[in-house]
Amino acid sequence: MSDCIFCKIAAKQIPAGVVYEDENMLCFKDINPSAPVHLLLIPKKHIDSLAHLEGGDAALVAEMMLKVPQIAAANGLTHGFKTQINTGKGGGQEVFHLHIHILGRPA
Ligand code: DGP
Repeated sequence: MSDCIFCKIAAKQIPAGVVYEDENMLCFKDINPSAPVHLLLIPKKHIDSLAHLEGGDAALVAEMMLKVPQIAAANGLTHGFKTQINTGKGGGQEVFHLHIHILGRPA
């Protein structure tokens, strides 16, 4: 999606504090952190929101969820963390590219 800010970050057209990247996903620091560690994990593939996932995305989503605790630990959140997925305008979603917030305070 050409006008999607997170697609532009995934394509390296806009800089971001990337903390993890592989073939299918990217994790970077939230520009407006609401915790000492506040990361956003996105699929590189554009998906509008959690409500727009299709059956074929199951493996991707599972891969992302498995990666969350690894990324959290690698960023100092070894004693726990919060995750949040805002979905739709009513759910507080502002950027319409699926993302998982990973939040916490390093141990
Ligand atoms: P949400 O409300 O769940 O859609 O949260 C979107 C988050 O994305 C919000 O916490 C701020 C963050 N954000 C928005 N634009 C940018 C950006 O250009 N760079 C980075 N790193 N984060 C952004």
